[in-house]
Amino acid sequence: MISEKLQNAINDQITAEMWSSNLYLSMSFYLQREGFDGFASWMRKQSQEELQHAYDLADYMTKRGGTAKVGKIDVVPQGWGSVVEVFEHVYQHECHVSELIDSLVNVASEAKDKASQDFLWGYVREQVEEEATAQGIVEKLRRCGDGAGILYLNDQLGQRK
Ligand code: OFO
Repeated sequence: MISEKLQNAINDQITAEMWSSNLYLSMSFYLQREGFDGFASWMRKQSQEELQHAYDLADYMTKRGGTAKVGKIDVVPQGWGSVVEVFEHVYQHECHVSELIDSLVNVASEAKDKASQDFLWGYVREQVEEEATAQGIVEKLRRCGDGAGILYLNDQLGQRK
């Protein structure tokens, strides 16, 4: 059984993952409007992945006898100034999510809940990938500037499965 405090913290994280999913969906719509179908498709997959993170947290909690809840999801930004600005925002947001996950691990270790710590380490590892991926895209976009390279990158990211 998961402690009440940890249940509340996991439920907050479920809400945060759903907010992330909406943020990336909003970015996908923006990229689509700007004519970058590849980036838009990549971002839509990112949005789906965040929703999956929320489902996985909820399933874990249910399995441990806790109560998963859907909280209030705040509104997300609707527009950005450029493609590079979008991906800089993704990178900053993922760094923020990493901090949230770290705090969640702290709550699990204060509760001496080994199973939850083990489960949450998966998220800690995932965040290393998420930050590196976003940072890598930002660097490539900065190198492209406004040249034709951005169209190539758009095509490349559009191939994400
Ligand atoms: Fe992009 O991260 Fe969820 O956890």
